[in-house]
Amino acid sequence: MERPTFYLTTPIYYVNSVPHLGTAYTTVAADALARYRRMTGYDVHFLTGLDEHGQKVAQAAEANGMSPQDWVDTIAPKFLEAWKMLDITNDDFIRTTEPRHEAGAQAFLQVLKDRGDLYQGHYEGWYCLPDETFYLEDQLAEGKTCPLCGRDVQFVTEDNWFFRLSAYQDRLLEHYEKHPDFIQPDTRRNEVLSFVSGGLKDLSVSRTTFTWGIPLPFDPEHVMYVWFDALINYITAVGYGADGTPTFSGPLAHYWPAQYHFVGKDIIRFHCTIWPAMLMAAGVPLPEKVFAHGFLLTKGEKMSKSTGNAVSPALLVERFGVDAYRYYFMRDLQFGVDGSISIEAMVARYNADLANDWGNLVSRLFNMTEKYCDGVVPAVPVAAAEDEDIMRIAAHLPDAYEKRMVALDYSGALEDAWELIKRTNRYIEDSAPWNLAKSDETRPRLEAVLYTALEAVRIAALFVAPVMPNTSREVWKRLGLGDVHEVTDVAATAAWGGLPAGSRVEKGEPLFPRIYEDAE
Ligand code: ME8
Repeated sequence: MERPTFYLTTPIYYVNSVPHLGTAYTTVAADALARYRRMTGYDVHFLTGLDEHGQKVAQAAEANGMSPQDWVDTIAPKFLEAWKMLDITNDDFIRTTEPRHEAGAQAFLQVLKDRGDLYQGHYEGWYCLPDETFYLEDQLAEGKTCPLCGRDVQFVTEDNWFFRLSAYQDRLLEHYEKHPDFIQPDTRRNEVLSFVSGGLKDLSVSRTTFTWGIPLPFDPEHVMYVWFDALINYITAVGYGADGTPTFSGPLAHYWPAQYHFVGKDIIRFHCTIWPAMLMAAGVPLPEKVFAHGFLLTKGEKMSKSTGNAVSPALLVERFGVDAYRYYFMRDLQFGVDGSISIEAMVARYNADLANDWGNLVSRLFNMTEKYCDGVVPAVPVAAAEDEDIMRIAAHLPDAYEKRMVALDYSGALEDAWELIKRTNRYIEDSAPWNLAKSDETRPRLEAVLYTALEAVRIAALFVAPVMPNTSREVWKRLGLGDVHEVTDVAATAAWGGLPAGSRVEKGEPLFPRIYEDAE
C-alpha cells in the first residue's frame, strides 16, 4: 500500500544575516514533527531554504562590500551548518537563486499574466524594507511607521505590474469558511478573516528601482517582488515549472498540496491571503494548513536580526548540547503563542527534566541492571499489581502523544512522555531494587521490576526521539536495540513487551550531567 504523504515547510529565511534562535525555533519545531510523522509511517517531505533576492539582501551585500550573489553564497553555508548542528532532517533545501526556482517562478508569473491577473499600473505608497512590505498611507502606524515592526518606511513611486488580489477577496473568505483548519491557531484565523473582510487592494508585484531579483518573463526590465518570488518556492521545490512549463506531475503531483506551512505570526498574512490567491489565480490547489507560531521574546522584546538582540544557536548548543536545546524550546514554550526565553529558565528545565528525571532514570536503572543482572535484560515477567500503573501509562502514551502532535502541542506531548518517565522513577523508589537484591527469595521480583522499568525507558525514549534524537538513539543503543529513527510504526513498536529478554545493556556516560553554574 502506498504510504500517505506529509509535506511540511518552514519559511525560507532572508540571508541578510546568519541564523538565530527565532529562525531555528520554526525549523526545530518542523523537524520534530517531520521526525514524528516518519515514525508514524508517512512519506515525509520536509522543506526549508533561503529567500535570497530583494532589496534588503542586496543592501546587506552592499554593506559588506560584496556582490549579491557572492553575499548569498557566503551566508547560505552558515544556514546549512546551523541546521546540521541542530540535527534538522530536511529532505530538501531550496535557494531562490537556483535555476529550478527561477524557471518555476517565471513560469508561474507567465500563467498569471496569460490568465489576465496581472496588469501594468503606477504605484505610489510606502515600503518597509526590513519586512519587504508595501503599505498605503492609511495603513501606517503613528508617526508614519511600519504597522508591523514599528520602523521607518520609505516612500516609493514606481511603474509596476500589479496582481489582481482584490478580485480574490470573496473566494478567500469562502475558502476560510469551508476549511476552518486552514489558518491556525484561531487567533491568527480571526486576524486574517477581519483583514480580508476589510477589503483587499491589488498588489504591486514587480520592482524597477533595483535589479537583484527574478526578471519578469514578459517584461525583463522588472524584477519580481521578493514576496511573490519567495512564496512560489513551496511549489518550485517540488518541481513546478522546472522545465519552463507549469505541468502538474512528478514530485509536485506526489507531494502537493502541502499538509503544513509553518510560519511565524509576522508573516501569516502573506501565507493566508497573497499565497492562496496566487495559487487560485494559477489554478494550483491550496495547501491544507498554515500554522503561525508566536515570537520568542527576550526581556519582553521580539528577538530579531534587525533589532540586534538575536542570539546564535551555536552558543547555546555549546553550553547545553543539541538535544537539550531542542527540548527547551519545544517544552518550555507553547507553540502558537509568544513566549519568553532566558538562560535561567533553560538551566532550570535542563536540571529538573533532563538531569534529574530522564538522565537519572537511565543512569541508575542501567547501573542496577549491570550490578544485579550482569547487564542482561531479565525475562519478561508476569505483571504484578504494582506494575500495572506503569503499563497503563505506557499503553495510553501512543494515543495521547498523537493527539497532542495533531494539535501541534509539543509541550503537552513531552509532558505525556514525562508522565511515564516520572512514574518510572517513582516505581523504582517504591520497589527499592537494592533491597530486593538482598535475598534469593526476592530475586524474581527484582528481575520483574528491572524489566518493567527498562521497558518503560524503551518506550519513553521512542516518544522523546522526535525532539531529542541523539539521546534517544543512544538509549536504544544502550538497550541493545536498533536505530530508533528507523521506526515506522510507533504505536506497534510501543506495545508492551517489545524489549527482548537476554539483550545486553550498556551503562555509558550520564546523558545530561547536571549544570551547576549560575545563569548569567
Ligand atoms: O520573513 N520568534 O524571512 P525571515 C519566533 N523571507 N520566530 C521567529 C523570530 C522570533 N523572534 N524571528 C524570526 C522572512 N522568526 C521571509 C519568509 S517565506 C515564503 C518568506 C522566524 O528571515 C519565524 O518563522 O525574516 C518568522 O516567520 C521567520 O523566522 C521570518 O524569517
